[in-house]
Amino acid sequence: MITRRHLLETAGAGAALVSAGLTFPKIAQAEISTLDAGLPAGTRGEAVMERLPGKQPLIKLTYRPPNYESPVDYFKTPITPNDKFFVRYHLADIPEKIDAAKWKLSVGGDGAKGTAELTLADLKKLPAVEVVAVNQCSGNRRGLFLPHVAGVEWGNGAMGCARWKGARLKDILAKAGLKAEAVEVVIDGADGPILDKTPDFVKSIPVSKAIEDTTIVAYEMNDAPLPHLHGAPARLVVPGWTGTYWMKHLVSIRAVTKPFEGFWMKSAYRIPIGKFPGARFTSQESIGPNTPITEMMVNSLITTPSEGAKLKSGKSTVSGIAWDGGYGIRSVEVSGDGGKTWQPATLGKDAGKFAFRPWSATVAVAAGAQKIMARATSANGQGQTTELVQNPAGYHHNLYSSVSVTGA
Ligand SMILES: Nc1nc2c(c(=O)[nH]1)N[C@H]1C(S)=C(S)[C@@H](COP(=O)(O)O)O[C@H]1N2
Ligand SMILES: [Mo]
Repeated sequence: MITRRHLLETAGAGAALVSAGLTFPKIAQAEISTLDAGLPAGTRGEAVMERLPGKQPLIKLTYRPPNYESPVDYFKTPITPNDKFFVRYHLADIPEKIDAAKWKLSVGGDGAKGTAELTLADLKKLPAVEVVAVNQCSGNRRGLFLPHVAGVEWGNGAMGCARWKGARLKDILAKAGLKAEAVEVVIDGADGPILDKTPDFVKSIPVSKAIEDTTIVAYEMNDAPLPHLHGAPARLVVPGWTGTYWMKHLVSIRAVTKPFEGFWMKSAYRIPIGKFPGARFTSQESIGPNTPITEMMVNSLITTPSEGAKLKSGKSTVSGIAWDGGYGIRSVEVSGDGGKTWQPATLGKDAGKFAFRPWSATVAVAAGAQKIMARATSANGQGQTTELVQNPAGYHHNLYSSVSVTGA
């Protein structure tokens, strides 16, 4: 008899994937657990937890390409440890290993005065910058959209916050010389499609964002060399902007004088104009519909109590994290009665405007079923929403966060 567990182990064996350059070892542990973090009916009643190499168990969405999210428990600390950090890839042909000693980053493009090639040692000679920043997938919480939208059905965990260390993209561009006419910087990574018809994953950012002091090519994550699944030996870190621009396994950086027309810019990762606040990526608006997604929306997540918790009636601690697109968190409010009344939460340590901001409050829990809620406001006055802002790809889900609990 083929049991569910047997199927999982077979799927994790990876033997058939070796030819594609994917050599994940046989997954050491496959367990099925119930996931109930506020997912709407029909989304996912069960979650498969698997360990990728070097990782704690993560919730599997797809194996090939690897898309794994963090369970809510992993956000109880405002820094997400490397072994608990979500993994997201678009293409199945991800590099098995990159020899950091032989790796080179090429810099050029028609928006550059010349070309340059940097080794990892060259990168480390440039002034090092450290930034604590949230990497959140544009489609985080897509699985919570009603009506459902197509795509990887992420719950709450397609995000993480780490301390990134690297060289400024601006200093790297200066090695080739940036022309005044450059409008965008195009970034490519070492992974590629298996089928010819799948477009390669290449992204661009406006020059204005590329030359910000906190936009870096990172080679360290939480004081460790960048782990392979997070883009070794170096990745782009674009604090404030969604994860789609955070190119892993960087191979080339090109300054260009015309908007970059690749599929993942022109056709994908776009949102309706005017429905969301945040920076506009205007050079891209002339070549495709709508506008590219940019900054993350202000958001929060309750990490304690957990969904479905049974609590003693009386006073109960509520805690969690809040973040936004790089303005910083001004305040968080909490409701113990499903949104009827709100009280301010106490903000925890500020690790910078791009980081998860911890918060906590004490609420009164009554007997019976009730909803605990949280809502954050950013330093520029943006708040979370009470109604989903519908968009075709299910981006920017930032409804008030909530957990259902029962008081006894
Ligand atoms: N080379 C490469 N870089 C990539 C991607 C990819 O598919 N390939 N996906 C991007 C997206 S959409 C996200 S959300 C982040 C996820 O980063 P992580 O896997 O380190 O968590 O990587 C980005 N960088
Ligand atoms: Mo993403």
